[in-house]
Amino acid sequence: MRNSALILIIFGAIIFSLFAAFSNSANANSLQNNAISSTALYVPKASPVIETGLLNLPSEQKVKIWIFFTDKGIYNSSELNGALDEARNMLTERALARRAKTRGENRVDFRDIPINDEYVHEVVSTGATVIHRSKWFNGISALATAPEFRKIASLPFVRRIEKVKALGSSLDEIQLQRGGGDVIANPFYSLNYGPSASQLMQINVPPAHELGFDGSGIIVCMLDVGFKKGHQAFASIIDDNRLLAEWDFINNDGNTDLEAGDPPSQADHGTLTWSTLGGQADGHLYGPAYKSMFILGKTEDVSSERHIEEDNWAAGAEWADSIGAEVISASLGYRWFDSGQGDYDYSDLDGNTTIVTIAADLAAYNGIAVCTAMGNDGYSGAGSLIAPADADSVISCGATDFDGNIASFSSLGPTYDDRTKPEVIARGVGTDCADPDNLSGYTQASGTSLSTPLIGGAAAVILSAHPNWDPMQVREALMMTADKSDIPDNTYGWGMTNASKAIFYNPEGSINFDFAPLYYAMPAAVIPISATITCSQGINASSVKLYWNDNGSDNYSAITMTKNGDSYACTIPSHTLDDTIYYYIYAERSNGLSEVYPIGAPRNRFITQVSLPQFQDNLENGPYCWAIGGTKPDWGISATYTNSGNLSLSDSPQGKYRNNADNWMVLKRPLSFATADNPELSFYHRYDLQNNSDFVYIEGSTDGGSNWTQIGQPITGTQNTFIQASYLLDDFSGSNEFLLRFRLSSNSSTVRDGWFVDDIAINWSVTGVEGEDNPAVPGIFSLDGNYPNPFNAGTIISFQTPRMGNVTLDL
Ligand SMILES: [Ca+2]
Ligand SMILES: [Ca+2]
Ligand SMILES: [Ca+2]
Ligand SMILES: [Ca+2]
Repeated sequence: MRNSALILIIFGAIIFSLFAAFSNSANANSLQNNAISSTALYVPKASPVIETGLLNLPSEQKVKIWIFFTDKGIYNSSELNGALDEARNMLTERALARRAKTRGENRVDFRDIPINDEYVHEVVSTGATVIHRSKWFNGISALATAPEFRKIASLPFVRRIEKVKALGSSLDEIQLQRGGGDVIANPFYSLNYGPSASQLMQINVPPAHELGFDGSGIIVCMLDVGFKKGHQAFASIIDDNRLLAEWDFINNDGNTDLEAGDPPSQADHGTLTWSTLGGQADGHLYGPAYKSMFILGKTEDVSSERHIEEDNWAAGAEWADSIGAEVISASLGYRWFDSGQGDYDYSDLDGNTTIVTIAADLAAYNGIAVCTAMGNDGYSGAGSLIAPADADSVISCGATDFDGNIASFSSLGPTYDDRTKPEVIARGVGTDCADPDNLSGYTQASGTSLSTPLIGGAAAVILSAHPNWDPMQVREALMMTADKSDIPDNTYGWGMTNASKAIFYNPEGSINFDFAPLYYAMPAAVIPISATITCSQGINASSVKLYWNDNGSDNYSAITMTKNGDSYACTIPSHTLDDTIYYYIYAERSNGLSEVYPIGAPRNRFITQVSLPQFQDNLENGPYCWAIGGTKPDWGISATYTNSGNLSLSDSPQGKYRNNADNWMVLKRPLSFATADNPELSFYHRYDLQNNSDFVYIEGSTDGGSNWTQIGQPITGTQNTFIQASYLLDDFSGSNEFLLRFRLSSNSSTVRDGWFVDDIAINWSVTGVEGEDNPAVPGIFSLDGNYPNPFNAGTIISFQTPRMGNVTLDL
């Protein structure tokens, strides 16, 4: 949390600087005669300025220039209000809803008002050819000769003329390594990832997929050079009608594929990046966000050979915003060491200068998570990043190899104003992707162009779990759950992306549900539900509801939960033995945006059996019963090996555990053994630990976790298949608050894959109660259609202890 404040400070600075930058965009002539009091719209008119260097060009040479206007031709407040209404109408409902995440009720402003048509016509009358219009920058890009832009400069509404700058697409650094990667055969995954399994495991995507977080419902905008839509990896996107829109910003048409007149490689780079983010081909390739919707922008300028230009990027970002995209993934950027005339240099990479950087921050301000490549210039040393990776609000992406070591080419931070970059990293060496030269083939490629779509896909996965998180919350979750979040630097940034961990992180401003689901519910008694629900933005107290049913259907009854401080409580009517209760919690922030618990409800929901006192967790709906703690606490759900279903718990879901780790997963809510006879713990596990050097422990506490007692012997060495372990918990009989934890302790060298635990059960009989068979009970969570439950039937017992039903949920 140390960095949350920093992030907010940065965000505040952006808004302020954008306000300052764009407050210059008004025409004093038009406004000073009217009673518009907004100082944001009023500045003295500046003389038109032509960038030095442009004036010295040969008179016949056409140059691509920016023409920035002084104003938008708004002369009074009623015109302004009309223009703002019109601007609002140009945004889709989806875009407006997304903007509400970051802008509240202030959904549109001066920047959204279209360019004045009359100004454009006057520019065209000089002989210049208009290319793009930018509302945000109140300018147009155009091709013009020196005599033409001298005429343009004399127009009264022209504020400034600049050369449009080129952006390296990283295309020439991409190396294809045909042959593809090794297939990791893993029968535990629901999906047949093929060779792409390892790059997805490295950023911990598979557990998110198993929970149904696959980018569904999220629109991702790819800005790139062109896309071979006929590739097999895109077939399901096309067939499902998940390609919503495309635009060719070069030729001004609706086809972003390779076309007549294009260089042969025109669509290669985009085919690599799009397939890495969202491709789907069983046994070959899955992108993290393989269920997302897409819009494609073709932004390469053919005439400038493998470079896009900043006006294309800005036009693409405005287009993505207006349609309603939630993510932009762009593996493009400005190469700062290209010292052409009028180009940017390092001092311009201060987060507030280049057009693409400002456009990227504006996209973020409008609610879009922008993932952008760091660049492939790492050998140039510190500060080798490319714009817009210098932007404050974007997620800048570095590249690593198979083992997580930084790629030699991955550009380094800091920004010119000394902010740490990149944000996070992913595989950019030998990344598996579609082969642009073979529409049913697959290959590997390298570059931060390839790590960026893996992280862009992770952002879409996070948003599919948390659709109301804003871009800064997505960014914070990615950074603070990456593996170097405690020691960020300008090489690795905050470290390796961890998509599944990010989903369970609580960024500043999001709702924190402090709730462990009921382990069981007592029959013939109302079922108490109580949760602590907090948000730094405030909670709309009357919005907090419990939705429940007892038939597993999609129809729920709603109960408004009663507020008491930060605690919200209600009761579900009593049920009889063996009934099942399905439920989730809904709450709104004070700004009206809702969040649900468990994440992904109502598709994911808590399931509690009306049963004998017991604890059963097959981990199939996530780690909701468990809290993590300790040094380097990497614990989380894993899909790599499971005993039941698709998920287990592991000390290191992303690969190997770390050196000098001492961490644990501990029950959130204690069990009462007050009247328990013969409590017994059982679980299934497998492990790979450095023998006699690294150990795992099972421990119990009866004092709220202050002191821990070892249960059984320490475990070390290797056990490559799941086996059942059972322990009597007699030492803890009579305790009112038994807590269980699983702990890893590693020494200072040599790491292995670690420990996997599944199907954890604690059963006991109750003193003085006559026995009857306890039927097999499903785990307290399950997903619709999950696997049969493997729990053994418990023993004995009836239920007669109403006292034990009143389990408190306050944590
Ligand atoms: Ca086209
Ligand atoms: Ca399981
Ligand atoms: Ca070790
Ligand atoms: Ca592991």
